[in-house]
Amino acid sequence: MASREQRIKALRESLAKRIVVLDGAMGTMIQALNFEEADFRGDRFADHPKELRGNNDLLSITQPDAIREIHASFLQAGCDILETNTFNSTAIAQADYGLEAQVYDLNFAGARIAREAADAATERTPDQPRLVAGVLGPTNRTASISPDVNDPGFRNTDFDRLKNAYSEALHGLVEGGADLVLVETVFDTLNAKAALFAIDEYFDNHGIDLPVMISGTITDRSGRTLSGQTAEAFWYSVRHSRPISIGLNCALGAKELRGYVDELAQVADTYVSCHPNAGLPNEFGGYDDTPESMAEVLGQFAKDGLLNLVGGCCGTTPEHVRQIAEAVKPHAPRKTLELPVRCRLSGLEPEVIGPESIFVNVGERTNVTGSAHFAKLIREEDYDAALTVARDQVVNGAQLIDVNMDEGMLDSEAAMKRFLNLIAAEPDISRVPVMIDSSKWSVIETGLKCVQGKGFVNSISLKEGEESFIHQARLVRRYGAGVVVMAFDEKGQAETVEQKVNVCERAYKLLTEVVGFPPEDIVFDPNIFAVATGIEEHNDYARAFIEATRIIKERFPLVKVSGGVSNLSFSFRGNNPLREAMHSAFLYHAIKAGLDMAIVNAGRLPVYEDIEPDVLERIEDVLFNRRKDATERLLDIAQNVKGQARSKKED
Ligand code: THG
Repeated sequence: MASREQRIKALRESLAKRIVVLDGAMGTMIQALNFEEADFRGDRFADHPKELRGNNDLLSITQPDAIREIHASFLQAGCDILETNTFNSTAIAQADYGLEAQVYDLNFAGARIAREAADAATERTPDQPRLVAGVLGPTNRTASISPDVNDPGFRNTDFDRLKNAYSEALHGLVEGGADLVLVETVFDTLNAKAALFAIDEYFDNHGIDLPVMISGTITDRSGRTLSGQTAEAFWYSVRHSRPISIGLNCALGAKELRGYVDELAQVADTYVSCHPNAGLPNEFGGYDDTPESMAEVLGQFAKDGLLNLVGGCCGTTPEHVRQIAEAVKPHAPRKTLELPVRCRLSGLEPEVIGPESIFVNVGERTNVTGSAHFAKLIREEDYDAALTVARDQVVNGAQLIDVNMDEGMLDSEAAMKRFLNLIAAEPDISRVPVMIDSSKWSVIETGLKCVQGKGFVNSISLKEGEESFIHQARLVRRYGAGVVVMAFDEKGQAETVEQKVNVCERAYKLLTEVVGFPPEDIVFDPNIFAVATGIEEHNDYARAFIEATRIIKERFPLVKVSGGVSNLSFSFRGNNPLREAMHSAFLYHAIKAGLDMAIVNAGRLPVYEDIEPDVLERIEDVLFNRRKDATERLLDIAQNVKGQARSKKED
């Protein structure tokens, strides 16, 4: 009998040559058997205190022959991959039945039965090896959505609980003999990210690496997941796990899924799958799409080059699978796609930062250390007004928002969690990715557990040495975020051009060579410090940042460079017109040197050309450290600087 490695190798070969076929629905096949309470219980659970009817996954233990037969019928119909009967086999979903303690057994049994059925079929058709995909279902709870309409920040589950539940289930699936893992019917990407985290951690701990398939679901014609993401944003949120396939299943029928499969097919640099329902459920909860009609629609998908894997979800029978397999057979699989290298982020919507794209503004105002107003709102728990601050940043052009809750008087973890959970309920804010800003790792990790999109961690550094840097970078990656790295090492903050470049170079090597971090997901921040402070050593700070930016971008063209621009003008606190003019002038030059993004007060940047020439000259003297009396000369006119004529956004 072939080993798991051989089967996986065979699957990869098949995928390169043809469209691979998944099975059909387990649930509706079971329903048709009309099992009674006693059948669900079997002997083992005869005395269980709760009703068990409807707990389909339990049948893997109590009615194994029935499940085996369903698997056999799909194999007979020609499918290559069986899905295990484990859709609800997590402690979270099994809690409804009081069977949390059976989770390992459910998954083990589910995988074992499918394994036996698949192996028996492979024996009959050795040229078509059959595989088992261990199914991790979505659970019946959502980490991104509140079940309480009166409290949008409330959650009845969270990342850690999901992650632990998935780890436990996965253990049973792997030991029971699954060849791949299928994270399916994803309606909340944060749930899926918890599953992917669990999978990566489990594989790492056990020294294995099985292919992972991910399949989301679009619940209505809004074209979004239940938690509000577009198909493209969903893909960017899970792409860090390097799945063998990404796709859509369930909810809408094949015809209605077309546009969204198309959307995925255009951005997925991996295989694309689709296993739809036999149409939307009718008024009796049945499914009306016939094998003929589904085969016709999916055959067309295949003909149009959209598919690498195809199958059926609710309501699909072996006859559906047989006809679908037949219909796609004449068509070549979708060609794999090389995506241009870009930093691909997401909120509810995608945010692609590419070499040729415009400068990216990160809204700075949602920061308790950077805004007295925001700090007061958070301290007083006026979260509605705090959300308005975030919304204003997005309205004013912020393509990401930086969120920072580092203040001594605050429970920073709790504030980060509360605020990010509330943001998740505001589509006009959460459409953009989040930059989770904290100098405390525990706060960053708390934040990472609350965002379904792909944003940035802001920041990590070599301050505490390589070991913790590598550890944190690995976790950032496992959570699926990009990373901002401050030019800071064991010796302190990098101040000169040489120090900045050297620290970034060292960090780059560790990230790309040791951690395997994609360079396009790395952002270097070579430290914007205050200038014109009256301290001579500070005079070269702006020039050094700009020069370091130029060298870093030359040496590492795929990384991004960013900085906190408002730091620059701290010595002119209270004089916003001058500060804003300094920020604009600085950005003008830094962007020319290659700066990709900056944390700014979105909407408060005057247009460079509008800055009064004499003021501009004095500012640039300071920025480039061009004369000894530059600070004095800027101070001389500081009080006369007028507000902006027009903002960048209006311009
Ligand atoms: N790099 C990275 N992250 C950062 C910074 C950086 N995060 C924080 C900070 N620096 C960037 N954010 C701000 C936000 C506000 C201000 C400066 C930087 C600011 N605020 C006014 C002030 O302090 O005068 C506040 C005025 C008010 O209370 O409204 O200047 O460099 N990676």
